[in-house]
Amino acid sequence: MSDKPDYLHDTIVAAATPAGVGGIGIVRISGPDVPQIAGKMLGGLPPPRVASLREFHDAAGEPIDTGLALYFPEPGSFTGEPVLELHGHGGPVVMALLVDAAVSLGSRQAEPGEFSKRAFLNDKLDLAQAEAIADLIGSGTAQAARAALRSLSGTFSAAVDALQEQLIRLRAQVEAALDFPEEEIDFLSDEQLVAAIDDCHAAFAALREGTRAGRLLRDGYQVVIVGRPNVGKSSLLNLLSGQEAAIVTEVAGTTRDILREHINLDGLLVELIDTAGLRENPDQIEAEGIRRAREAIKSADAVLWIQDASAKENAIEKESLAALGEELPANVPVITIRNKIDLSDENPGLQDKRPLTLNVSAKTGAGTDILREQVLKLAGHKDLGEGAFTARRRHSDALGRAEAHFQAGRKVLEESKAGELLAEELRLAQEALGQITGSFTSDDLLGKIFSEFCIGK
Ligand SMILES: Nc1nc2c(ncn2[C@@H]2O[C@H](COP(=O)(O)OP(=O)(O)OP(=O)(O)O)[C@@H](O)[C@H]2O)c(=O)[nH]1
Ligand SMILES: [Mg+2]
Repeated sequence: MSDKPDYLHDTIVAAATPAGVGGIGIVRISGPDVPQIAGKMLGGLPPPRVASLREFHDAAGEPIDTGLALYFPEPGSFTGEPVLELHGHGGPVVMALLVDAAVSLGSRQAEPGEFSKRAFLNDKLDLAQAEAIADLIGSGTAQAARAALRSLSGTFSAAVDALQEQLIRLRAQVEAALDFPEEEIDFLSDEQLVAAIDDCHAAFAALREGTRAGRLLRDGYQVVIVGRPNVGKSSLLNLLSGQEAAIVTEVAGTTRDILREHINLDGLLVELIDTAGLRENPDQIEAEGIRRAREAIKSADAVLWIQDASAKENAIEKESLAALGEELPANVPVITIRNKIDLSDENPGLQDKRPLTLNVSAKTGAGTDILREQVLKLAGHKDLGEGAFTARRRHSDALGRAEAHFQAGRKVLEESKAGELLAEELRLAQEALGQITGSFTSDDLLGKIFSEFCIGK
C-alpha cells in the first residue's frame, strides 16, 4: 500500500490547449493507467520523451486523428506520474473525442488545476511555484511574465525557505537555553541571540518589500478617475490609454457606467477606471453610475480627482471634494488633477500644494508625462531588474501573519524575558510562513488555490 491519497491512484485527462480552433490541440493524460490507455489508443506505449507519429484510436478501435504522441514515465514527468500527451489537430470535436476515448478507457476528466496539484502533491513543485504557473500564463506585462518565471524556478520559494531556516535556528537557540531551567536565563544579554533576532527582523522586512513588489507586478495598480461631470475624466482615460475607449462629449453626464482600460506604464500594469461624474440630483441611470464609482474607489490603489481649471472656483466643487474626502479610505492616495489648462492658460506640472496637485490638459497632453511619473511613484514601482518575482495576496497575508508572530515573540522577550513564549511565537511564525510554499497546508486551502486554475493546467 502506498501512502498517497486516494485521488492520486486514478488517471486524469483534459485538453491542455484552449478551447477553440488551432493548428494543434493537445490532450494530456496523467496517472497509473497511462500505459494501458496508450495500449488501446496508440497500439502501445511510445518510447519515452520522443515524439512519435501515431494514429489515435477510440475505445472501439476506430481512428480519431493522427498526430504526435509523447510519453513521460514517472517520476520525471510534470506531475511525477506517467504522462501521455496527444498532439492532434486543434479542433474542438477532435479534442472532445480524444478526451472521451481516454475517459471510456478508465481515466476521468481532470478538475481545474489538477495537473499542477498533482505536481505539488508529488513534490515536483512547491505551492508558490505551482501558483507561478497560473501567474505566468495570466501575466499582463513582459516584466510580470519574467517575474512569474522566476517564482516558478523557485526564487521566491528560496527566499521564504531561507527565512524559515533563520527562524528554525533562532528557535533552536532559544529552546536549547530553555533546557536548563535551573539557571536564570537572561536572553537579552546573549549577544548572539539578539543578533539573530535582528537578522530575522531585517529578513522579514526584505521579504515583505519583495512580496509587495511581486504583488504589484502580478495584480497591477488600480487607479480610479473621479470628479464632477464634464471635467475631462474620459478624455484623460483616452489620452493615457492611447485609444478612444470612452465616449467624450460636451454634455455633462456622458459617462454613466464604469469603464476599465489596462495600460502598461514602464512595465507596471495599471488598470485605469473611468467613472460617472459625481453630482447632486442625478437621474436614475447616473445615480447607479455614481454608486458604482464609489464602489470602485473603495478597492482602488490610487484616485485621480479631476477638476476643471478653466471653471471658476466653485463652492459646490469645494463641497463635493470635501464630501468625497470623507468617503475615501484613509490609506488611498489621491492626486488632484487640474485639467483644461489650455483654456485657463496655466503652466503644466506639479503645483506647490497639498494634497498633491497637478496641472494638465487632456486636450494637448501637457503635464501628462508628469502624471505618469507620479502614478509610478505612488505605486512604488521600480525596475527591480533580475531579482523580481511575482507574489499573490495569499503570500503577503501569510507573510504578514508570520511577521506578526515574530514581532509578538520579540516583544514578550523584551518585556518579560519569556523565552518559552518567544519559542511558541516562532513556531507559529514558521507555520504561517510554511503556508506560502505549502509545507504547512490544509486540504481546504489546496482545494481553494487549485480551483482557481483552468482545466488542463
Ligand atoms: N479645452 C479642453 N477641453 C477638454 C479638455 N479635457 C476635456 N475637454 C472637453 O470637455 C468635455 C467633457 O469631457 P469628458 O472627457 O467627456 O468629461 P467627463 O469628465 O468624462 O464627463 P462626464 O462623463 O460627463 O462626467 C468635452 O467636450 C471634452 O472635449 C482639456 O484639457 N481642454
Ligand atoms: Mg466621462
